[in-house]
Amino acid sequence: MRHSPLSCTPSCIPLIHSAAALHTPIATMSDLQQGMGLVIATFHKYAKKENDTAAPTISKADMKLLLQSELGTALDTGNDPSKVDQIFKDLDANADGTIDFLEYATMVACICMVSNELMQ
Ligand SMILES: [Ca+2]
Repeated sequence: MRHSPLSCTPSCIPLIHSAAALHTPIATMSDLQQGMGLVIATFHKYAKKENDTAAPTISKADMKLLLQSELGTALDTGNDPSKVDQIFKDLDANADGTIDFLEYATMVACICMVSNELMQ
């Protein structure tokens, strides 16, 4: 069982026609495709692999850097280390000390949901 409420349901998988669709030139992508590509690229900008077979994850130090560099104006941490620590603890759903893609995607989805509410 996954450790997050987010999952890729079988009904959404056919929407991705092929792996080639993920490598579409950015100029021909829709706004949503470009946004998803940026979300994925941002994860990999900060993620590292423990070894060749491990999935990339973001360390606590790199997650702090991501939060400050990529979301500094959106998150009101006020450079308070305890707030960043609490965010990391909340994101690390499986408590392994790193942020995997699912945990990162959950954060992005939650921020989108809150932003949507604020924009109403
Ligand atoms: Ca984790």
